[in-house]
Order: sequence, then structure tokens, then C-alpha cells
Amino acid sequence: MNSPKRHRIPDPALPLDAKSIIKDAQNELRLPQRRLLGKRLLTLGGLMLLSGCDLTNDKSVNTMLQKVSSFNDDAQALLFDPRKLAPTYPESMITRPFPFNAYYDIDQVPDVGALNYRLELNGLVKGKRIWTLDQLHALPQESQVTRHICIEGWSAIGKWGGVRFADFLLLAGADTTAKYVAFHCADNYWTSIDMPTALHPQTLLTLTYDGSILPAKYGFPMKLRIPTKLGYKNPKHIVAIRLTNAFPGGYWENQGYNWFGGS
Ligand SMILES: Nc1nc2c(c(=O)[nH]1)N[C@H]1C(S)=C(S)[C@@H](COP(=O)(O)O)O[C@H]1N2
Ligand SMILES: [Mo]
Repeated sequence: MNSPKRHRIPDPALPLDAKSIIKDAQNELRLPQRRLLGKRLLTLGGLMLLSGCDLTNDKSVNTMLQKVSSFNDDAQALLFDPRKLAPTYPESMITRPFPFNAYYDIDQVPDVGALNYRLELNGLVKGKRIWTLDQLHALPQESQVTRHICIEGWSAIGKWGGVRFADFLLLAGADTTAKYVAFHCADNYWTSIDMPTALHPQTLLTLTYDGSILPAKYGFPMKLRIPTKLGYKNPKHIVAIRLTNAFPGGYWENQGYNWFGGS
């Protein structure tokens, strides 16, 4: 994939649905543990105390920022409630057209063939490691209307259908005591998530968008939809899934985006 994008200015033409975003944010802030975290991270002095860095030169500032980011990962993982559901919306609120985003432009979307496609499961897995699309479509399917939030400054509501990821992992004999689940994509994108998020009831291995087979631009043949996470933690065009205890990182995460990436 050429012409990687580093930064993009939000498109002002996109309907941002400001009211619902503000409502979601207010609900978030109502949680007492969020307020506590906000207060604790508010001052530079507090950051120095937390990170044990004196912030007198660029190197120590970088070290501090790295420490705060991994502190955030740990704190977010602790605060993540596996039973708390992301908001769902009526179909009338679906954003049309749903935006496309990737680290390249839309004319470079990978063309993954359906017939030869195989999903590979590797790492800490005891059961079935190779899945065809037909086999995935034969599993029980469900659908959800949720909000996708991109760190670049837009959000949109969409409807995705597919297999509950927890069901799939159990069926495939995945070792759910593994720490991480990593995703490798046909466009060489990759990301990874923690096991509680993988097993969250709203985390879906999606095969459809808005009732039809997932179009190429939205991730054919499959996108992992995680409504409790930001857009960059929702991999499209997945070709391999690895269960592992070794920290896998991710395409954007390795360039500084927070690894936990909760919304
Ligand atoms: N394979 C792959 N997955 C990806 C990306 C990508 O570049 N490649 N970009 C991520 C980002 S930053 C966003 S916001 C969403 C966009 O998904 P959409 O095109 O369905 O809106 O895909 C995520 N998953
Ligand atoms: Mo994104």
C-alpha cells in the first residue's frame, strides 16, 4: 500500500450527530472512576509523580509520555467492565453514506477473493485452524446498530451482522486464557486486543454491513466490530487471528495511538 496517510482533517460535510456524542460523553463522565482518573492525570506535577520522571529534557518527556500511555492501558483495562454494553441505536439513526477510512485512499482498497479466502487461526488454539467463508456464514449470526468513533475526528452509526466473537473463539478451541488476540489484515494492517474485550458480548466477527455482504471498502470479507473500542481497533479484511501472550502492538498503536483504545 503506497501513500500512507499520517493525518487527516475531519470532513465538515459529515453529519456528526453532535447531540448523541455529547450525551455519550456525559454518560461516560458520570462514572465516578472516570472522574477520578481525570483528576489524577490532570496536573503536570501529578504526571511527574506517577511516571517518576523529572521532565527536564526531551528524553525524559518521551519516557514520561510512554509511561503515561502504558499506565493508561493498565488503568483502562482495570476499568473495563466486561458486562457494560456500548450504546445501541435505532436503524433510523444509521449514518448514510457510512464513511470509509483506512491508511490509504479508497482506490487502493484490497480486492480479497471470496472463493480462495481462508481465515487462519494460529497461536494458542487447540481446535479448527482454517475456516472458509461458507463455514463462517453457517454459524449463528446476529446484528447490532452501534456508533463507530474514529480518532481523526468523526463518528458514524452503522449496522453490522456476523458471529459473536466469543462464540467463534470457543467453537474454534481457542485458549481464552491467552492475554492477547492479534489480527493480521489483507492490506498488512494489524491490531490487537485484550481477552476481556475479545469475549465481550458485543464484539462481533462481522460478515455483513446494513444487511448485505460486507462491501470491499468496509472490510470484505470480514471486519471485527468492537463497539467498546475506537475505530483503529476494528480491523477490516482480516486474514489471520493469533492467540498469544506476547504483546502484538498494532499499525497505529506502534506510532503512538493508545493501545487499549477504548471509546
Ligand atoms: N485493514 C484495515 N483495517 C482498518 C483500517 C485500515 O487502514 N486497514 N483503518 C481503521 C480505522 S482508523 C478506521 S476509522 C476504520 C474505518 O472503517 P470504515 O472504512 O468501515 O469506516 O477501519 C479501521 N480498520
Ligand atoms: Mo480511525
